[in-house]
Amino acid sequence: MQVIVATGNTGKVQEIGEALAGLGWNLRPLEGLPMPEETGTTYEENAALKACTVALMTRTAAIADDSGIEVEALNGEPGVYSARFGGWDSDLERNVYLLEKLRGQTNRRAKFISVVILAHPNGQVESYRGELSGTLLEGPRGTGGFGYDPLFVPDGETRTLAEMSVAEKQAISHRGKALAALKEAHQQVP
Ligand code: ITT
Repeated sequence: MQVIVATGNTGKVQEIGEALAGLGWNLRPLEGLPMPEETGTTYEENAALKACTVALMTRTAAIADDSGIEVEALNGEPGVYSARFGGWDSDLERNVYLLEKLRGQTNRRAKFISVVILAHPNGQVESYRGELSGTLLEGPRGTGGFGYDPLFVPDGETRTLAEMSVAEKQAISHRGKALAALKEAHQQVP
């Protein structure tokens, strides 16, 4: 099956590619196709918007992820607005902004959410969700991953997500869990 990976985020492209390797799908990049504006208020709405728009435009199956980080001390912010937190454009600026907002805060609990949607050209839609809880550090550690990874230590771990390999992150992460469920649903029984 040919599937377009409907994301402009290179970190997601890598994680989706690694997670779905072995399914025998032909994963294709967006190749300049415009992505719709994310007007939804839930991860499900935005992931569906991205996957369905690309599937309709191309008449090809499309996979999209909508995700975010929910910070307890910020009443769940930035959530679905994580990519635009504080109006900042870069991961680095958003991380600095988040650290500023949490300065002096002892409750550093947060969780990542990912919703992965596979949209088929016939209109059928499959949805998978994953979560990862942990704590936010007071400064960044590590150079891997993307987004808020350098600030986030998953429960039961000592390293941040940015100090792990893609495979290590994938084994425990919100997106890894959603993608594993998708993979399981499509695995051929020999
Ligand atoms: P696409 O919409 O093109 O897929 P995006 O980065 O804009 O890319 P989202 O709208 O879903 O994607 O925004 C999710 C943001 O949440 C992302 O930009 C990161 O800042 C953050 N985020 C999501 N998953 C993350 C992860 O695994 N590690 C670190 N940060 C993550």
